[in-house]
Amino acid sequence: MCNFSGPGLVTFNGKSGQDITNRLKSQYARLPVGLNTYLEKLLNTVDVIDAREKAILVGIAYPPEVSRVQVEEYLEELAFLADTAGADVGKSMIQERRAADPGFAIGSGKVDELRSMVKASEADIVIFDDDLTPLQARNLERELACKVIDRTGLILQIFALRAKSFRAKMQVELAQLEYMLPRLTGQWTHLSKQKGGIGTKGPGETQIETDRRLVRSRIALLKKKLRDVSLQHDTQTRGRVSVPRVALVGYTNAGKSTLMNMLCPQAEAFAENRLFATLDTKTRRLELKINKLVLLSDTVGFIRKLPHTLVESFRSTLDEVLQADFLLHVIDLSHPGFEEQMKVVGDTLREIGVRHPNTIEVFNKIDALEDPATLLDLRARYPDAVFISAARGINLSELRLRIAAHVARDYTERKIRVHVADYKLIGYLYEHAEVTDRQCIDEDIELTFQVHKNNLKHIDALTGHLAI
Ligand SMILES: Nc1nc2c(ncn2[C@@H]2O[C@H](COP(=O)(O)OP(=O)(O)OP(=O)(O)O)[C@@H](O)[C@H]2O)c(=O)[nH]1
Ligand SMILES: [Mg+2]
Repeated sequence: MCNFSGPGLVTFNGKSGQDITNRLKSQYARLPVGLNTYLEKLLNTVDVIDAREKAILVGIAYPPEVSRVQVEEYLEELAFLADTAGADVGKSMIQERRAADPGFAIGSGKVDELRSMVKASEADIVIFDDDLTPLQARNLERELACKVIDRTGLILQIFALRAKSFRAKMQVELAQLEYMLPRLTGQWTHLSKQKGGIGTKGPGETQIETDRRLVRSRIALLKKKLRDVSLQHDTQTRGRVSVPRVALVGYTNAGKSTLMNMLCPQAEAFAENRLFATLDTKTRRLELKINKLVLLSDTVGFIRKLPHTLVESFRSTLDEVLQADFLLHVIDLSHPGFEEQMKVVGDTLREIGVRHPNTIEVFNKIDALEDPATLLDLRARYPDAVFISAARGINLSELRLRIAAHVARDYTERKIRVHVADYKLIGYLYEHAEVTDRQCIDEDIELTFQVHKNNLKHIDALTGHLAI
């Protein structure tokens, strides 16, 4: 949630943002205890990875569209995700196929091979890079006698581990419940299921129906509460329209939070070599020069196949991106798949409704490049991009200049002649515009100033009759 608090803080229906948060928190706490505990239990059975469980990874290549080499790269990312979730990644397996097997995703020979691998390495969990249907997951769990989880389930779990704020926790729970709902067909309702419980009898239809009803009503409640939180967020941010907004976007682990901390040292954004270190938007003032400041927001990172349920439930957090005047797209150029990552970011932006992003591409981690020729080549290929190292503070002044130049595009110059006694208006202009020249003529003052496009209408209404 945004931490900006300043003179723009306004109230809604006579209540401050904090009042609304407290009310929501107490409402949330007032849910029937039994229902809370039951749903918590239900959520915890969504194949949670326990501390340092041994995992085997499985990827499927569909040549020529998806090559084995590509899948090897995907499995590297999956290993990073699994490690972030707390698993110890051991072996991995890739099968090349023409289409996924409807019953098991992979072929029966590979299922046998996987079963031997699980036994030999005493693995606790098998993680598929591709999404599994509930039927495939159930069949595989039965055949392999261990937990089976897919990429979406894994990402949801990481989000659940990472969520700190009230809002992020609700957003993640909503995504988890929506993911779980279609899977409440036996596999996901096995609350008493033990590890490797082959042939465990599933609950009866009545139990499944009860679960579905509970989950649906909880989903409705969470959606309503998230709408309330968005409203509260809007009341907090409504006073900020006069300041240009910039949002940091990019693939997870690209270095967005590190850059935020370097540009706005007071930000104290959490940055770590882990996927999805950031789940909450954080907004800070970035002073470019006197009277010209922007609000910089750090946002949740994107990833290949970001579960749709997550995109949906994080929509209000991602509003910061939609409302930004322009975006800083941070790219980790030391990653071998950075160009595919750039494409994923572009696709995800489109998915959340950003159509023609006004973007500065910021290639980060130049310090991690071993061959200087690579940098020269990249500069030639991306002539409009800025190349920096956020961690080492390299080229940040160039980036600041580029941000300032981008912001300047949104300013318009105005000149007025105002009576010296109208100190209220003069003071207002000094506060809300950038005064670049001031000349005293008799009892009047001639002021030249720059106005941001967000303020232009209002300032023109105030000063239009004084224009010269
Ligand atoms: N070598 C190098 N590492 C960097 C640089 N900038 C960031 N990192 C490292 O990259 C990792 C990820 O940094 P974060 O700032 O957390 O990345 P993020 O984009 O905010 O990631 P999410 O919040 O997970 O989306 C951390 O280990 C940083 O120290 C850089 O310029 N050079
Ligand atoms: Mg971050």
